[in-house]
Amino acid sequence: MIPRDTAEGNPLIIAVAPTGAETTRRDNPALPHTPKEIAREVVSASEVGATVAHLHVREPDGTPSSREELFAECVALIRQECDIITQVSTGGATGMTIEERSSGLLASPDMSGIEVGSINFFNDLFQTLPNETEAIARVATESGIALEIETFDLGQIDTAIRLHSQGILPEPLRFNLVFGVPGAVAANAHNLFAMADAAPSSATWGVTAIGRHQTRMLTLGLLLGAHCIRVGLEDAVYISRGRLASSNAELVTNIRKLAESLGRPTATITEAREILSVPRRTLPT
Ligand code: KMH
Ligand code: ZN
Repeated sequence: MIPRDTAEGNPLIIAVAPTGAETTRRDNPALPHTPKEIAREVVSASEVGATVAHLHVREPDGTPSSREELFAECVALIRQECDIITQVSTGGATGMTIEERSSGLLASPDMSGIEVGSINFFNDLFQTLPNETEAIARVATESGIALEIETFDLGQIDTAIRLHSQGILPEPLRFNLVFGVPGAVAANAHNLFAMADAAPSSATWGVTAIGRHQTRMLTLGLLLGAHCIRVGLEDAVYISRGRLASSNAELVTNIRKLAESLGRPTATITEAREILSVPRRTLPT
């Protein structure tokens, strides 16, 4: 829900999405492929203020992957270097089965994304049926993995609230509002306001926007009280009009400066864990 104040002074969580599944090195040569490259990008991003890492994995040639070993290596390498909140995607890539999309849950991450509906995603169908959401929620919850609900349309917020009332999605609800995917909700102020306002007041919410809309949508979100904003080569490959980002860390630094100039200090990892209710995991040795 949009607060009545401006959220001035409230710590802002910056999430980084270093690689995703759609962008390629033809779009930006800095895109990481291997777990080592992804971990290096995440650690550098964490050094300049990122406190959540949204993770996809790829084969060494850049093909989007669902291999469990790649997720495990990626999460382990990141954990060796920093305490950033690791969040695996269960959205994967269009065309993956729900089993493939669930493989990151086996890497013992702090968090996972979860989808609550289906949309057209560019020219493909990005499908998640209710029983698939339920299966991912069950596995994540049983494994102590916190969920972030990825919403691509207003109706998906209502769906999440319904799934919560049915006991399928646990407390607390954490929303990522994603704007600008062709086939889903457009990136504009009206839609941001409507989606943020539809989230229950007890929920946290963050903003992700694809491509050239990113900086403006994130700025609107942080001024309206978003708990979190997301940048990274998964979502946008340019740092400014016509200039490619040299790294994920550069994207984090850029939005951090902007956010701080607008009165939103960057959350520390401890603050981010508190805001999102994601405690450090104690893993079996
Ligand atoms: N790659 C998209 C089809 C997520 O990570 O939850 C799905 C996606 C969303 O990136
Ligand atoms: Zn993703």
